[in-house]
Amino acid sequence: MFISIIEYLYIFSTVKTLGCDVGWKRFMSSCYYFEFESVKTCYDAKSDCHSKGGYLVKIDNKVENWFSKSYLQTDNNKDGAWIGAHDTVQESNFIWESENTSFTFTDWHPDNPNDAGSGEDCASMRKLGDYNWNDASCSLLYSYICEKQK
Ligand SMILES: [Ca+2]
Ligand SMILES: [Ca+2]
Ligand SMILES: [Ca+2]
Repeated sequence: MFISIIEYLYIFSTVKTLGCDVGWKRFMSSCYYFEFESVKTCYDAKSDCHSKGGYLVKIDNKVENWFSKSYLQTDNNKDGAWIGAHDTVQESNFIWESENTSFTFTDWHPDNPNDAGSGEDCASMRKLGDYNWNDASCSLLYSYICEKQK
């Protein structure tokens, strides 16, 4: 029987919320909060994730990246969503805000990160680029994804 990714995720989110707070989706060993209702700067998004007991999503591998992208594709968010990577400490050296560690996996859009314009130090999954990663100005207003361990 063929099950589409959307159906699979729906089933997954319905059945596998065990161990996660209301409003959070479980996937593998983490819980995820997809904020689609409001948009925030990268800093405010990070603060909100922290206030919820989590952090901006740390994407460790292809599967977690696929899961995050798949959920973003179910929403009509305008521009994309913040993820937890930034190079605000040292230009061009991206780290995850949750642990200050560097990448084990990346999915940058071609020619990014490019630190365009007056500088881009926060990472997003950009709708325009099929939700590949893009460094963007931290003051832009985007949806965001929080993660916490279940
Ligand atoms: Ca993670
Ligand atoms: Ca930068
Ligand atoms: Ca960029």
